[in-house]
Amino acid sequence: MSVPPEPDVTEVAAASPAVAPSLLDAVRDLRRDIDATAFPLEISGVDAARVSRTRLLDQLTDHLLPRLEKLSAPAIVVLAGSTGAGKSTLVNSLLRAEVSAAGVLRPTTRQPVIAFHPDDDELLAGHPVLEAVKIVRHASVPRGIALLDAPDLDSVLESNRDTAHRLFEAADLWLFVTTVARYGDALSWQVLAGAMERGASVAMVLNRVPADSLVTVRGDLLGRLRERGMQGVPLFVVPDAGPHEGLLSPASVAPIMRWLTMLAGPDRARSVILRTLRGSLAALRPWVDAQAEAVQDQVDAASEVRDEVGRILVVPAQTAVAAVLAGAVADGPVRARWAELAAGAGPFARVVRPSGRIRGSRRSAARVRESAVAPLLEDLRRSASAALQGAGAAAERALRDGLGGAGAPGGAPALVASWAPDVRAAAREAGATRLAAAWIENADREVRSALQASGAREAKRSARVVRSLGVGGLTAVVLAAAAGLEPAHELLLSLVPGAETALLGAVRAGLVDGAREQVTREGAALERLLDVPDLADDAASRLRLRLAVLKDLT
Ligand SMILES: Nc1nc2c(ncn2[C@@H]2O[C@H](COP(=O)(O)OP(=O)(O)OP(=O)(O)O)[C@@H](O)[C@H]2O)c(=O)[nH]1
Ligand SMILES: [Mg+2]
Repeated sequence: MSVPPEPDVTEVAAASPAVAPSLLDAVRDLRRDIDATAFPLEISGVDAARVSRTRLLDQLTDHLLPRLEKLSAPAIVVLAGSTGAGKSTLVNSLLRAEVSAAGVLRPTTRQPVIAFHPDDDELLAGHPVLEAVKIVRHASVPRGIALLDAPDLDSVLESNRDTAHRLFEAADLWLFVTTVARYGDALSWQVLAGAMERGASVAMVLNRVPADSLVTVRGDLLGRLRERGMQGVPLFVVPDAGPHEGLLSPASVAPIMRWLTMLAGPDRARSVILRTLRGSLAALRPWVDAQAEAVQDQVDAASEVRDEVGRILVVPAQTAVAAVLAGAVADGPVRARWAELAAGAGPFARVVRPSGRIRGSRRSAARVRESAVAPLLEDLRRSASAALQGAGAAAERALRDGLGGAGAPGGAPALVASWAPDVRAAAREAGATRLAAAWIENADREVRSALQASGAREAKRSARVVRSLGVGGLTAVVLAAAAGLEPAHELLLSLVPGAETALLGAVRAGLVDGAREQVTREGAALERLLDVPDLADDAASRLRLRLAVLKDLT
């Protein structure tokens, strides 16, 4: 069996753009990312970048993508030819599936059937050719082409001129199917010539050719094509399968399938699209590059603002630490409450005898004294909270001053202007309250573990202290001393001589850490305004990646 030489498909392919999903997808991805790009910081050049983004988006949405989608739409391959030529059988045999009914009754196919790959659904959506045809989605159709099995043209013309017209208009490629008995018909050649005049590409299938006449018939047909100036038309010869049901052998239709697959090939289709859109696609690159640069400028500006926040907060942090070490938490109500509790019969009065011995006590009396101390703990908690809030507020003021004025990094003034003060104040109050409560709780833990850790001699003394003041009472003394209250400090040293280094140091450090923490939180709150994807370190790489993909494809 002689197989016809593979036809030269260059010309046909050039006129029949097929799908290039990768390029279309790349441009769609690019559009989505440009759409998602924001320039949140008001830095110099941002207005131009925003205008450019809008224009780029319009260009992609209104011009480039529609054109690309149109060019990427699958090529419509119409199988035409006289009734009984075997068009439906051929379609089924190419796809190895019964997508179009074939049969002995003439004519069999009354309504055109179009078959395409399910993934091409979206690309064909709204195509006018779909209106009057039966649609079959089948995965064995190569992506990028749609096979349309038409009724024979005479009957189409008789029954429905509209449908015929639409088929003629839609066809990117006519696969003209004829037989040995019919290829001489005048009508066939008229239709062929008409299709070529309209600029459609044409290929011919000589079907059901008996083995003994194969060579002769093929030669004769090639001669006729040459006579009419159609020597470029690819010709496929399919040997007669004899009386049969169902599909032709895969081998007999393989050359046609190979050729269709080649038509649909993404590389070839891409070259067609590129020829058409090369200018527009090339113009995109510097444009996208400039957008990526503008995004990088935003990222750099954000990191400058972060650095500046760190620099600005050095002084407020030092001031806050100095203030608590200087006794800010001990002033006011705490001092007054202490005086009250240390006077007369108060729990802190005469705890240590002039001899140095600790006042002995019954348990019940210690409990009374411990509860009398509770208001002092509450005063300490409130005072610590107020001091921490004050430190935070000072840090916020420093940030607003430092970032809001002339000489601040680009974008910073607008950023602090958008920083809502009331929200911040409420969050700060809650944060300071928690930090102060944690300070008290930690002190309680420190005291308890110090009591347990003390050696034999100290243990006796500790036990007396606890009997006299309760753990709560001792904790209050330690806290007040750590806050800087002098009389509390003195009492603590006379109660627990070794307290200065370990216990007192730890509780004081807790207060200092809280002050630092409160200042840090102000900076963190401001920096959260910079926590958007567009200002992340790698924000520009998204567009650069799109650019690289586009470069690879064009
Ligand atoms: N002997 C023989 N019969 C074939 C061959 N190819 C198709 N047939 C038969 O020819 C008849 C017509 O085939 P179809 O595929 O329905 O032809 P069609 O071109 O779609 O016809 P319409 O739909 O009427 O335009 C069917 O019975 C097929 O089985 C072949 O190579 N040899
Ligand atoms: Mg048919």
